[in-house]
Amino acid sequence: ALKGGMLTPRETPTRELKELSGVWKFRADFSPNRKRGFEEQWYKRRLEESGPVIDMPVPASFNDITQDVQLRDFIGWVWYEREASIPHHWTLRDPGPRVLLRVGSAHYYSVVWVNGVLVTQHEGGHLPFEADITSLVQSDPSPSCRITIAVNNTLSLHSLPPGTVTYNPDTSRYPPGYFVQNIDFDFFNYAGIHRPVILYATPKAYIDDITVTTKINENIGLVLYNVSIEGSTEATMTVTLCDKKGNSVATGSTSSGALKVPDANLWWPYLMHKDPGYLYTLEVHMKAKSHLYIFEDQYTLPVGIRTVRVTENEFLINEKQFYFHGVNKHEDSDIRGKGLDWPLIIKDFNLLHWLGANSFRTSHYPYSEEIMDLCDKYGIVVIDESPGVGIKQVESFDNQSLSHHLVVMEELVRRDKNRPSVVMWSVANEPASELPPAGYYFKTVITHTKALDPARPVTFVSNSHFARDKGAPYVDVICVNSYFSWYHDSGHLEVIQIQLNTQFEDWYKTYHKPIIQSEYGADVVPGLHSDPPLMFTEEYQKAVMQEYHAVFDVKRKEYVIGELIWNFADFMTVQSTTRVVGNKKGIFTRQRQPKAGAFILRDRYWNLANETG
Ligand code: GCB
Repeated sequence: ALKGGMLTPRETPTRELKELSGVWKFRADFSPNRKRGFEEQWYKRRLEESGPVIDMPVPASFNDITQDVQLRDFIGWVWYEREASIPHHWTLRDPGPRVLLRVGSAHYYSVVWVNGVLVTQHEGGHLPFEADITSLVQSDPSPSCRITIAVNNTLSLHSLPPGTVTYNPDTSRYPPGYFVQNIDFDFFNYAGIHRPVILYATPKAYIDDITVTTKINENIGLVLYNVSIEGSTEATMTVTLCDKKGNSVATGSTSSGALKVPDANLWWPYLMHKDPGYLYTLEVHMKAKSHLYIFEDQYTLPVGIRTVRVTENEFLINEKQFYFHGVNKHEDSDIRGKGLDWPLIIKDFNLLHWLGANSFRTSHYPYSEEIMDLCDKYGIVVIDESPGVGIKQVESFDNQSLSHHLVVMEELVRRDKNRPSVVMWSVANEPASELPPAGYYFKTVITHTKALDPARPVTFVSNSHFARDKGAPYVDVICVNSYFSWYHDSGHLEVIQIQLNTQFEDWYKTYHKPIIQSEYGADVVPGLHSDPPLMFTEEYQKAVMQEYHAVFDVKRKEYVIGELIWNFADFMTVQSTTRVVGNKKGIFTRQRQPKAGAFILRDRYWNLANETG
């Protein structure tokens, strides 16, 4: 089990937050074994003292920031450093605060030092990690600290996502020391510190975790909560649920309980209600005695009252049929790569609203907490996907991989368990689920996820043959990807309806579970036109969509519960003969301008909203 609840850092009257976004010092370790930084202990002194440094923004991927092709394609350790000043009162020992250093995410393996002292290591991108640096900050009277973060983007058969490295020692064909990273997923392996780094102070006795689940009984909302405290065994607390206006609607005084909300305002998806994304706030106040001191802590958790349930052919939110009309996204944009960027985030939500999209899947890894907060607030329904993408080699199904996958699911559920927007977990995308070990592997990952969170359905996204898929028996909802008339029968739009019908009927008659078309689409190089349609033109993407939609419209009356276009926007990939400066299946360009297909989808989604909302 994981240590600590790691609640999303929020400022409250008892908690202070200092964001360290901005320009950091940076060096990529180009030494042949990439280990010079460790051999020479670069973390011991200021980074500048061990060699040249460049300026690097945080958060951002480092790949597209400079003109250096070697840095863009770099594999190995990169080093980040900055000084941070510590507020004077944080350095006071007793009863001084508990001080944490938190990284929103860094890709992929991270080692963190403060003033040359190792404070934490973390495996995996896309999820937060933190170090308790209280004793360091409170034993050293200096008012500043030097934070060094080394990040390694090398993937292995046991990382999530997996990857391998190939060395080519043949110097008649490759430069000396040549090696490349191979990946089985279709997006650029951007790396660096992708989300904000913060310093965070809480009292020494503190609210460590809150878990909330909700139920609805007639028009009474039930908020079941559980609060855990660290640092004291003698805590008292008050728990107040407030409505949007700030009025208290229910209170509790025990660490776990059920709050009753008569005439509850339910959390509804966007377009399903005039006031979607209704959030109450759960204000938790605790007072605790520890040694000679009294500690007080406060945390405010947004709470949406809603239920989720799956039947043989429906997805129910608040017991009403929900149809996913949405998109698959990526965290991806020019220059910043996968780095968190507020203008981009808000622009994307505006485009989702414009489109009439009520949902998205976090393909193919967990998105930032900042994005998830807005999904809760806007009523955008989320299928929350783990970084289990590209699990194709048999070695990636072994026990080492499986244990890591279980830990990643624990970290993901810990982070997002309280979010009303999250209605389903996706443990993987397009794994080799026909391989013999896939049955045990997915049974274990899915069972574990359900044990962590009994309140949400679990799925993974398949492109395997319906009868040979060894994971499908364990999912609650079947998610299938298909690219008829694209990767198969290229150019033959006339096969789509036949093949899609067959696809749906095969899966449904085998499993009797609701089905989401979790990907479909076609690449468009914007501005290319042809009638009759040719692949890569705007007309072709439109035609593919219309053929798929004709089938969706029949099957959604039976058991198809959603459609998610691939993809919301164009995104960067590795270079290959099938990728024209990245994947061009976006209905928006990478700069978020609409292609012709965006208007087709917009008409459709608004019509669907009027019909089903
Ligand atoms: C898929 C993958 C996605 C790719 C997409 C494509 O099935 O899940 O990551 O980008 O197809 O365009 O090939």
